[in-house]
Amino acid sequence: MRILILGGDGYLGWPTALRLSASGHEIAVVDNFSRRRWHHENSTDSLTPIALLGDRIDVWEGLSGKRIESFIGDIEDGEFLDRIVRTTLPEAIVHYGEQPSAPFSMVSRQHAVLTQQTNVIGTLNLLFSIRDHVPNCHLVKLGTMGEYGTPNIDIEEGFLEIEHKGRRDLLPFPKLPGSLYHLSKVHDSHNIHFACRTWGLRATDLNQGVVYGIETEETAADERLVTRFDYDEYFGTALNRFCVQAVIGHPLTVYGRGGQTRGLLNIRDTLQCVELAVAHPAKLSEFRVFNQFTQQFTIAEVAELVQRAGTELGYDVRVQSFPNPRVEAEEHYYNAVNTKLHDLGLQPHLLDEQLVQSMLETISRHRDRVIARAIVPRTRWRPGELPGGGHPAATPETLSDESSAAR
Ligand code: NAD
Ligand code: USQ
Repeated sequence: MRILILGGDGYLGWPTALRLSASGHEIAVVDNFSRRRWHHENSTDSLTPIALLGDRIDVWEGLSGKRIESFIGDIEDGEFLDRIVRTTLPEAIVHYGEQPSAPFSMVSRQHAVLTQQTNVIGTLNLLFSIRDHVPNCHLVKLGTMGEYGTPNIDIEEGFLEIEHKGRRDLLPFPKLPGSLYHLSKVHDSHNIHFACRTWGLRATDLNQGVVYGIETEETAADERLVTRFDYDEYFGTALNRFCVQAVIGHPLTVYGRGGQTRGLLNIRDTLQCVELAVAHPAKLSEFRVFNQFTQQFTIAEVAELVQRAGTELGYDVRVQSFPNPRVEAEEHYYNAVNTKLHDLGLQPHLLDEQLVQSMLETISRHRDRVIARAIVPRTRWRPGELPGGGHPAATPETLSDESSAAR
């Protein structure tokens, strides 16, 4: 199959390109290197030393004999995207090319505008390119479990059957996102759903949970194929951050009470899920939603697991509660359905101490590259509300301390 991957230089996009190429598909990637640039502007970097995109592509060709085509440009430029789509005529498009960070979207008005503009306009351009040039193409779009927020009822896969005043309907599940980034994904979902209903496009919205992990089968084949691995306040996700913190002896930064529950998945399972979605396309006019995670944990449980795994390897791992920079529920009901990808054959890599230990070992090889000042959160959802009277950095407290819970 001819597959176009938007955001193909990113944490998930690059290993996906390798996996789908290894499976025999014809792959082209698009990226504008904004993720590399945002790090540069913030004086932060990936823990893993990542090669230039052109070099990675050459290394992969040398190993596999398969060439990945690349197009450098911004999908906010609709004419650029049209040209790529007309040139490559994809049968599936995997769309990762967005600003992926909740804290980044909450830094300032400019960051919020950049996030929603990048994400919403890029996806809107894509819908028009598909409509006008490849109307049969299957869009596989990376959404997020955070679109749903933390409602006090079970979270279904995209749609909820509702009875209201004696009438029934199957309607989109209510959305209560917790950041302006997560909201951008809600806007995307509505636009994609509209394009399926109105223009007859086909799409799968993958509402993905928090991803962890460093290696995939293909990136492990040569160190020059390694994907990026972030641990800073903006771009590092919880478990990845905790593993880096454990290795450098920084207290694990549990925000507030740590009862926040999220769906998590291994990066290897991201690839598996995307490959399953591509292999089983939605029907024309169908807008499909899959909840893409394999396990649910509280953040405190994740921290405890990293502490146990790290202690066994001889690290001195402390867990501390930091005043929560976000506005989110710290104790709540959470039960999300995730059967559709399992029904297609997903075989999850589950999280355990051994897996965390293998992450710690990889991280320890790069520990000299850790930029420690990038770890403590400085971005607050409501500026000025943390203890410390306006000091930009959150200060750690013991895990038993009370902190505000919000819903
Ligand atoms: P990433 O930042 O590493 O990858 C995104 C890539 O897209 C980057 O290489 C970036 O340069 C590129 N990009 C951004 N805007 C672009 C534009 N306008 N034009 C062209 N390229 C552009 O992020 P990631 O962690 O790999 O996430 C990929 C996708 O998956 C995102 O949409 C994110 O919201 C979603 N997601 C990620 C996670 C996670 O835990 N990493 C979880 C759920 C959903
Ligand atoms: N958290 C901590 N300490 C930290 C970092 C995070 O306690 O050092 C907490 C957060 O407060 C939050 C939870 O852990 O309650 C998850 O935070 P995160 O930064 O790991 O994930 P999030 O901001 O939700 O965003 C990440 C990805 C995003 C993706 C989302 C999936 O960056 O691209 O959409 O996970 S989900 O969370 O399911 O919406």
